[in-house]
Amino acid sequence: MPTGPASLKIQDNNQSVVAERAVLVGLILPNSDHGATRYDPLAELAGLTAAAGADVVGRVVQKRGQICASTYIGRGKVNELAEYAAAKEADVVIFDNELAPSQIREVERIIEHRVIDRTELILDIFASRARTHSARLQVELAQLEYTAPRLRGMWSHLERIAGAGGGTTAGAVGGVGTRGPGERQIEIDRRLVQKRVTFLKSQLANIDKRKIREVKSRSDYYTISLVGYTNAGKSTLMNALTNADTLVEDKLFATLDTKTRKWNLGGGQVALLSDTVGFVRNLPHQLVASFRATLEETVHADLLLHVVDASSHDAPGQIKAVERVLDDIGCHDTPRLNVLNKVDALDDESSIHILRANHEDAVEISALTGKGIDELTERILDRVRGRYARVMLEASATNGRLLSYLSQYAHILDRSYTDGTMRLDVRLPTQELPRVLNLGATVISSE
Ligand SMILES: Nc1nc2c(ncn2[C@@H]2O[C@H](COP(=O)(O)OP(=O)(O)OP(=O)(O)O)[C@@H](O)[C@H]2O)c(=O)[nH]1
Ligand SMILES: [Mg+2]
Repeated sequence: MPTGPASLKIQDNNQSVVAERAVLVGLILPNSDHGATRYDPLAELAGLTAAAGADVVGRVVQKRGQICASTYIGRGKVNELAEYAAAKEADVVIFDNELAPSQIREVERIIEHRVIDRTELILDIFASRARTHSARLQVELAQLEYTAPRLRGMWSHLERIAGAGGGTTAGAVGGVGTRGPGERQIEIDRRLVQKRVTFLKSQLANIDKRKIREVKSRSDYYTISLVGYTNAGKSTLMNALTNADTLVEDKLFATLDTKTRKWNLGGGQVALLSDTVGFVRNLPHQLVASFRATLEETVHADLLLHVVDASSHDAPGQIKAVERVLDDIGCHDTPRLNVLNKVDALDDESSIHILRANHEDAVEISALTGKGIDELTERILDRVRGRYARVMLEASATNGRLLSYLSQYAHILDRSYTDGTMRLDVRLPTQELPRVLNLGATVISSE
């Protein structure tokens, strides 16, 4: 099949699992956003390929003024690629771009190797990483939506193989003007895919609704969402700040769901901190759309902590890619604080000077060694203090209106009753304080 996972295959002879051998192909156009071009234009694709469990056995890069409509890279280059892939004994050829189904089909026809594009590779990694029920549904939906328009391509490929190998019935090619079994099969496949897509969408709509309710119920907290390029150190920072036990791994897309934890900032202030899926350049938009529930915290956060791997040569490009995704999901106006992470690992070629110049208010930290964490906490605390107050209130124990108002707009941390008087330890948005006083409460103390 032309589409499908680039991950692992079982060797026929001894049943051991071996990694697939992949040849990477990149087309560099005059306006290509290749971030790390200066160093290695295929470095990121190599990382993604490794994340999918395949071995990179060769690389081909072409610079060209424009894409070739039929084969994406130039025809001559495709012929070279055919020889190269054969010499390298490749199982799969992976393009660093999004190809049209017809282009994939044509390249496959010429080079006689399976071809997948960057989008399929990313979808494949997500599929292999998805652990939670909703992550699985989200990935499956994105895969089906990406695959559906390609079904014709898949089927004609099977027809071709059957034809070439003198195959039997299923792949027989219908003549001009006839609708062969392949055509019928496409319709059946399309209907099945459509049915499954409808089912997944309804399941995800329910998850979305639940998630929206859950996120709303947190509105009395200051909510912070960690965002950033994959592998930037978001989960490491989450663990450092909240003693959470989020999975940290030196691999792309270690985190695919969202975890939310209380972050005790000191001074009686608490924020909710969420760690979520990392972003990457050209994240497939099907994936962004179907990860709606996972990104709900980010969309509604009071503050985005943009974690940047400052030790990466590609940091400025990664920042741009993350900002693009944030715009896509509707976070244009959400306040942001840039966090330059991994400052313990800077080398001579790091772009830290550019980062400092472009992001003057950024906080420099190392989530690994703890450097800068206190300053980061202080900076957040300043923002939270301006927005929330923690007060001890006193009121008549029979003041039901006050209680119902507080239960709606504030967070009651503790309450006690003595002689018809209630005492409430409350955290609430500063702007609600006048109304609370109007409802008959007295402030005993505040922080
Ligand atoms: N040297 C150094 N390494 C770090 C630092 N923070 C994180 N790392 C390493 O970077 C790798 C990725 O860390 P994660 O916390 O999993 O990154 P993430 O942003 O959550 O990645 P995804 O979930 O895959 O998007 C791990 O190997 C971490 O140990 C740091 O401050 N310094
Ligand atoms: Mg993570």
